Parts: sequence; structure tokens; C-alpha cells
Amino acid sequence: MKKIVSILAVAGLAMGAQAGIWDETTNGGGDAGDLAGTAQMTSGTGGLTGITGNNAASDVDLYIIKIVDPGAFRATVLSGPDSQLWLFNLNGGGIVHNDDSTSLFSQFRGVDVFTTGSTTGMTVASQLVAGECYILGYSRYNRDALNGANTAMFAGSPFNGIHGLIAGSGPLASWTGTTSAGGAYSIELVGADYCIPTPGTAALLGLGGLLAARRRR
Ligand SMILES: [Ca+2]
Ligand SMILES: [Ca+2]
Ligand SMILES: [Ca+2]
Repeated sequence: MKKIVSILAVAGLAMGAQAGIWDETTNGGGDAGDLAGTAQMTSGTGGLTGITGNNAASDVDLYIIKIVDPGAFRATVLSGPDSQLWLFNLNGGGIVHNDDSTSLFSQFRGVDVFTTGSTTGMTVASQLVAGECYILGYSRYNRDALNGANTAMFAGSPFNGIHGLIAGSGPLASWTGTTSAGGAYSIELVGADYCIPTPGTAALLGLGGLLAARRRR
């Protein structure tokens, strides 16, 4: 019995998120940070299909995800307050920002073409490398990313633009704009995975069985 309990404990520790959804609190343990060094690392099993979180006052939540298929990649806000989405590399360098898509909710896709910034005319996918981890950011309108020179990293208008990094902008350093608490939000992901894939419970229990069999010999 003791052995079974310890195997289950190991499985629980290494399990990370299940069912494809990463939750800021349940899986991440609390509020996701707002800078590259405090972004929440996602880990789990079987592909990352969404993120759920909570937007507090003047809150920004950053999550480290893996983009497995840049062409198919899509991040879409499905619920919550008037949102903004951001994508950075792991050093906080800016890649893409969108405020509104067909609604006040935000979306960017690999197939989208940048409408402003240094990458205007290129596809979002052209700025992504398959299998690399990136930082996906969520904020409520109108809390915006600033670089170390205290200037905007991305254009803010038009609201429905697919904004690339403003030429010469340094990496993310802070956020500007006061927002009231927006509450629960959800983001759908396509072409993405946990940055750290972990073995499933069944695989770990299988491993436990193998170890037990070895000990019996
Ligand atoms: Ca939060
Ligand atoms: Ca946060
Ligand atoms: Ca918006």
C-alpha cells in the first residue's frame, strides 16, 4: 500500500495540467507574472488547447507556451473583458499584438499578415520557429507593453490591426495604463503545446509497474 501511495504521489507531481487547458491558479499556483522573468511556465500532457485565468486590477498575465505549428497557430480570446493579446520571445522581445478581432476580443493567427511595425506585410508565422517556446500575454484593454525607453512596443491603432514590433523597440520592460478587474477569461489555442510536456499518469503508473517488477526478481 505504501508503495502504491508513493507512486501516485510521484505521478501527481509530474502530471502538470490535464485535458489540454492550463489554468493560471489551478495549474500555475497563483497569479502569472507580467515580465519575461516571472512568466508562468506551462507543463502538461497531450497538447495545450487553451488557457484560463483571472484578470485582477491592472493585471497582466504572461504564459510560456510552445508553438508546434506556426502555420496553424492561433490564439483567440473566447471570454472575459475587452482583451489584448501579446506574443514575445523568451527574452521579452516583441513579436505580435492584437487588441480587437471581429469583436472586442483579441486574436492572432500564423496566417495573419502584419499591418503595422517592422514586419508589415509578412505573416506572423514567418516570425515563429516550430517547436520553440514563446511568451503569450493577456491584458485588459488598455494596459500596454512598454520597452526600457518607456515607449510603446507596438502600435495601438487601428484596434483591429495585427501589430508587429515598432522598429528599434527594445524588449518588454513594463506596462502602462490602469485597468479595473476584469475577472475570469479564457483563451483558445491551436498549433500549441505545453512548453514542458510531461508523461501522462498511465505512463508513470506503467513505469511504477516496471520498477515493481524489477524489484520482484
Ligand atoms: Ca492574473
Ligand atoms: Ca498577473
Ligand atoms: Ca480588445
